[in-house]
Amino acid sequence: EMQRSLVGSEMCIRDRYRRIKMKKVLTYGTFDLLHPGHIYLLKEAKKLGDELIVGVSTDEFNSIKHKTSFLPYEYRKEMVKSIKYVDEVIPETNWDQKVEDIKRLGIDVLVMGDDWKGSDKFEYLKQFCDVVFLPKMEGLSSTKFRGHVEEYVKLMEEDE
Ligand code: C2G
Repeated sequence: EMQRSLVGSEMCIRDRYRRIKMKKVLTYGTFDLLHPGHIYLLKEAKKLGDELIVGVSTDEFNSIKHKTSFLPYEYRKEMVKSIKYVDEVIPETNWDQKVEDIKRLGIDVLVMGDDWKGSDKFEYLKQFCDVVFLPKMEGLSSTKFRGHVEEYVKLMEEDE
């Protein structure tokens, strides 16, 4: 009798755990010179679960992405880590680590900005977890924003 009740209680604990399992969200990016568009994405991504993990592209991977960043990986990692919506930061070193990350970390949802929607680099991941492409924050165009940064840099130089 004892044996059966033990098995029963273990079953219901496992069932309860399954229901309350922390929902884990994952996203990737360079996150150079953080701006409101990045923060908006991370805030919306966190709303989709209980824990948000961010894969920050290393400097080496940035060159594979043909992307240069002002800030080196260590700074970008620390800055992303300091955002209240972010629970953990891992390095993103290649295009192909996502399936391994999803399995190792027990990811439920992968989130990216919708500039990645339809990309073959993400569609195939739908067999491993939910894949959500979030619309970019309204009103912040990166080119306009870049213009403001260039003006700001000029102002800084005039001060020197
Ligand atoms: N993003 C956004 N709005 C912007 C700029 C970026 O929502 N105005 C999103 C992007 O869609 C991406 C994330 O913020 O989901 C990070 O953007 P980047 O730092 O530009 O990263 P990216 O070069 O897109 O790298 O393996 C995936 C790559 O590492 C993604």
